[in-house]
Amino acid sequence: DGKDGDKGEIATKTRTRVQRPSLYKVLLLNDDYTPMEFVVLVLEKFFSKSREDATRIMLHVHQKGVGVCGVYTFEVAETKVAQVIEFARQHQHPLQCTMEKE
Ligand code: TYC
Repeated sequence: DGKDGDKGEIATKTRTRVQRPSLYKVLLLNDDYTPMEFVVLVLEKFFSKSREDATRIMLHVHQKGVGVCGVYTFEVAETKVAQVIEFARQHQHPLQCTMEKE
């Protein structure tokens, strides 16, 4: 077929394995005190969500107890968790955020 130059060579293909990084879900946890509007702000500010998506995620967390804000590589996820916890602390809200391997 011409692939081997038709010289009787054995055609070989080496499939290089792509290194896919492990991914981590960043989770927001419900509590009784953090204002809904603050949670929406957090989702907009740190997770680049639209007001509509942020509101949907916030209500999901409010009703189910936990929800996914986004999925990131380890260091990005770690940074988001730290940013959310520090921002909540600065505003004296008990909002908690964590991460788990996907
Ligand atoms: N449960 C909170 C309230 O009723 C709102 C809330 C939503 C808090 C999501 C945290 O991750 C959270 N004010």
